[in-house]
Amino acid sequence: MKKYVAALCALCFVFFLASCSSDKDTRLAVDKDGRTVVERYGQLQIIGTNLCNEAGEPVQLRGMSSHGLHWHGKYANRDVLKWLRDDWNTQLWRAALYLTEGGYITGPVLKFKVIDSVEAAIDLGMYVLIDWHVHRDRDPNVYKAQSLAFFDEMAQKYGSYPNIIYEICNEPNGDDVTWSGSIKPYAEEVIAVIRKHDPNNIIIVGTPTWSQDVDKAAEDPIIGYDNIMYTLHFYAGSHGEELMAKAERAMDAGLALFVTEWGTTLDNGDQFHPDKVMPWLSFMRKHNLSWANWSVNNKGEDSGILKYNKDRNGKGGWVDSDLSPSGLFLRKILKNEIKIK
Ligand code: DCB
Repeated sequence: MKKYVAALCALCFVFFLASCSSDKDTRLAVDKDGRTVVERYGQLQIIGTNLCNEAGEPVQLRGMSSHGLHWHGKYANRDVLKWLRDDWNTQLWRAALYLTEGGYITGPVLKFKVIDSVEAAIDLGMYVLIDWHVHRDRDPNVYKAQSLAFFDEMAQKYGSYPNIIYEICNEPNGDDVTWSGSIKPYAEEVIAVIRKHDPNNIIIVGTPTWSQDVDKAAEDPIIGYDNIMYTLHFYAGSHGEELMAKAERAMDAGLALFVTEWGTTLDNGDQFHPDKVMPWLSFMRKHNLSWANWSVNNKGEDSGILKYNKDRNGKGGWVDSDLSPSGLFLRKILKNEIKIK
């Protein structure tokens, strides 16, 4: 009898420990002892298909994406990042550097919006995605020369900081922009340049069809480098189980995925669909997929977290009436106030 009681106690203790190894704590921007996520997790690494901390434990990072830095770069500053860290519990910031539509190619000073983001993130102990936002330009090879020069400079300047994550092509798209024909060869060149200066920070590679065809990358992965991940994007109003199944097949085949952008809306940025978001949040939790939500803007689109014209100067300090329905929802998710099954 005593034996059984002892065994039962031991079992309870194990469950107690398991519950303390705290689902919650692993997603805190700053823990109760004031330690930032970067202080706790340190140098990230890929083990198998998992993003792991320096100690080798799988982690899930969660945070917000900027909108295009050329339109809404006013939020890429220390005040807003600190607000997102402390009031929203975000561990991650994504700096979205568009190339076209008035972006970096015609406005090279936008590089300083990335630099502001990176320096704020380093100061605040947050991770930061440097997003080369291939979008209307479709094929990453169109501005490959600029990309090589940009990432060469970024890796040289910041490669020694564990905060940095390189996202080298947001959303390649178009039937002619194939994984093996266009994206992989581009990625291999950019990765080689980054790795000259930065041996270990994570590099994330976009996939065909707006970063949905992760299965194509799984058939022909990049070899010869460590700490490479692949981009999975979804807009919950437009993409559901089919895309989840595709992502699972890619993970089964050995790919490490990062959801560097997702929206609570249709893929055009409109119509908030919280009911369709919940299964995706469960999916990402189940597979420990890290994510950044699109996006911090006040242009009045449903996927933006601010209402139209709120926080016009990019200061943070938002109250509930500044936030859109998507913003109110996201804040609760990040603060662990909505239970994800
Ligand atoms: C992605 C882009 C992102 C875009 C969002 C929402 O594109 F990476 O830049 O953001 O999804 O559409 C939107 C902004 C608008 C802005 C517009 C122009 O929210 O405010 O005016 O960019 O740059 C996707 C993603 C998926 C799919 C299509 C697009 N899809 N797309 O599955 O068909 O065509 O933009």
